[in-house]
This record gives sequence, C-alpha cells and structure tokens, in this order.
Amino acid sequence: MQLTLSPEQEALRKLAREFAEREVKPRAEAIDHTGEFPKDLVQKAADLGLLGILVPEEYGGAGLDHISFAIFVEEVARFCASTSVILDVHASVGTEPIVLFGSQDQRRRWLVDLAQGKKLAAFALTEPEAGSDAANLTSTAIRRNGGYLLNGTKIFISNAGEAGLYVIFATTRPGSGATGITAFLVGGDNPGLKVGPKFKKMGLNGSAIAEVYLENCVVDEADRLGQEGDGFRIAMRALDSGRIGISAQAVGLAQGALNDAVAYARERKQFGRPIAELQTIQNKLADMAVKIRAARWMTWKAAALCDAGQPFTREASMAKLFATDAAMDITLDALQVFGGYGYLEEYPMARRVRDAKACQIYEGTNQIQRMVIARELVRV
Ligand code: COS
Repeated sequence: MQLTLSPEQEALRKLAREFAEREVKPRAEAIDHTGEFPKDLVQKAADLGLLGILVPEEYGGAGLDHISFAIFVEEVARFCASTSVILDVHASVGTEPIVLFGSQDQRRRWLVDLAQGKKLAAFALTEPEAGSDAANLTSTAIRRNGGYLLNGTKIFISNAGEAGLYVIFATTRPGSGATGITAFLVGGDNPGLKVGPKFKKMGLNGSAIAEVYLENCVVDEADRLGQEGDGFRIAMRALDSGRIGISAQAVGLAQGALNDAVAYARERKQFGRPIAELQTIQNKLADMAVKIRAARWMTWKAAALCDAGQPFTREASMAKLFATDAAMDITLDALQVFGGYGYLEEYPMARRVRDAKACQIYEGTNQIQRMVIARELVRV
C-alpha cells in the first residue's frame, strides 16, 4: 500500500473538498434543524460525477477506486454526516452489488441511471426481528408466474422513499438461513413496495430512514441479482465495502470536529490567553489528531486491499470499529473544548455527537465488528 495519494486521488480530493466547502457546509445546520432531505446536494454531487464514483466508466461512472470513495465520503462528512450517509449508501451498498454481481443486462438497465443521479439507491437487508442476525431474515420470495412474489417488512432503510432502486434481500427457502437468501433489484415505483413514514432520530436528521413494506411485490426473474441462495454472500460483500464508507464518514466527522476545536481554542481566551496554550486542551487536541490519523489509515488500508482484490473483511471491520469509536470520543472531546458553547445547537458540535452515534450502530454494530474480527483470529 502506498502511503501517498496518486494524482487521480489528489484530484478527486480537491473536487470533493470544493463540493463539500462550497455546497455542503452552508447547508448543514439547516438540514439538521429542518430534517430536509438534501435532494439538491445529491443532484450537485451527481453533476460532478460523484454518485457513480465506484461505477465503471462504460456505465457512465467515474470508475474510481475505494480510497477515492473514502476520501469523497470523508470530505462531505466533515460538514454534514446526513449528506455523506445518503451519498455513501447510494454509492456503496446500493450500487456496488450491481457492479459486482449484476448481469450485463442489469448493469445496463440500472448503473447508468444510478451513476448520473437519475435514481438513488437503497439497501434493504435489516428486518424488525433480524438486525445483527441478518441470516435469520423472514421476508419471502416465492416463485410465481416465471418471477417472484416478495412479502415482508424491512426496517432502518436509508434513502427509503427517496430511492429509485432497492436492493432487497428475501428468502427463497424459508427456514434455511443464509443459504436461502436471494437478492433482488426492485424499482422504487414497484406498486408492491411501500415506504413508511421517516423515523424521527437522534441525529442524521437529513437522511431519510424508514420501514419498507413488501406487499405481494411482483419481481421479474430478470431482476434477481445472482442466483437463488447467493443473497447472503452478496449482502456481506456489499457491507464489507459499505463499512469502508462508514469508517470514512467517522473520519470526516472527527476531522471536522478537530478543525473546529483547534480554531475555537486559538480564538477563545481565558486566564488572559488563548485556551490553545493550555496543556489540558493541547493534550485533547493531540489525542484527537492521532486517533484520526490512525482511523484514516486503517480505512485506506481496507480500501487498498479491496481495490487489490484481496480479502478485506477483517480490515473493513477493524477500520469501522476503530474509526467510529474514535469519532464518538473525538466529537465529545471537541464539544468539551467549546465548553458551554459546545452544548448549544447553534454550534455544530452537538450535531456531530448525535451523528457520530449512528456510526457505531449501522452497517453492523461495533459488537458485530468485534465478532467478525475475532472469528478470523480464532478460526481453526
Ligand atoms: N463476504 C462473503 N461471504 C461471507 C462474508 C463476507 N464478508 N461473511 C460471511 N460470508 C458467507 C460465509 O462464508 C458463509 O458461507 P459458507 O457457509 O458458504 O461458507 C455464509 O456467508 C454465512 O456466514 P456466517 O456463517 O458467518 O453467517 P452468520 O449468520 O454467523 O453471521 C455476521 C455473520 C454476524 C457477520 C453477519 O450476520 C453480519 O454481518 N451481521 C450484521 C448485519 C449488518 O451489518 N446489518 C446492517 C445492515 S445495513 S444498516
């Protein structure tokens, strides 16, 4: 793994940083307060070619690597985690399964629209009774008239109601666990797919998260992704690189918090001098910077292995675990540097704490990441 970015990755960082500073930063506070889904920012990201960052050029994407993807997510998350998770879910778990497992026909039918932002993507695995234990999902896909009839309920689905494509996981062999799970590509306009009201959440207020109901949802055989029984493997592979995105999001949240804490500490005077001169504040800032550096490199390491076609499940879980726990600590510490002001909603510190908490939970709780890491360690 190279420890410097390539000219292409640097160029991508410049583009993503300009987008984040010019478009995302001024909107972040309002998005959090109103809970508005930032459709316009999604479109602007699409116009810059950022939605199809992992889509090959032949399908209208940018065809970039996972380090570039991580940089993009990080840059946006420095200012607005809601926007970054919308873009991250779309680009990784929503779109990548088609890049990796789609037929030529499926790639042609979906990827161009997904890369150009004509459709947003969602990933629907979790169910009310099957969260961490994803293999135990009970949504069914029963063969009917040359296609499938899908029934069941999905929960905590990011981009629900906004997406034009849902990657849906259901069992074609009820009761047979992981081996019965099959993946389907279901259009947002399918009359058998309904979306519940947006959840009111602790944070990530601009991101639409809701239940998705499959009610006699008719899906053609041509919209089955992979073979019957391939679904669990597809979901796990999608989550492996999804976790790179969540790690990058955590790095961005933490970097944004550190940048603000440094600026504030230099300007805020107590005891006749800037608090940045106090060792107690300096220690906090230094610890934050070290954790961010480690988290970013762990994220890029997982991304580099993924790009090299090597196993990266463990590294993605390690990065997700470390980066999201670090983001939680760092956003809290940065808030503390702001003292009483940090507790006010007119500063971005409280929002970052609220948003960081989600990173320890979604795309596999950090308890599940430990399980994935430990299983590899003790495997006999
Ligand atoms: N990539 C490819 N295949 C994988 C895989 C991965 N990362 N992880 C597991 N598999 C395969 C296994 O190889 C196994 O196939 P074989 O029997 O052919 O070997 C199959 O999938 C079942 O795997 P396993 O026995 O490990 O499944 P478990 O039910 O024990 O669960 C965990 C595995 C806990 C890791 C999984 O359920 C998980 O990640 N849960 C969290 C789900 C999650 O992140 N949800 C968030 C959704 S987005 S908000």
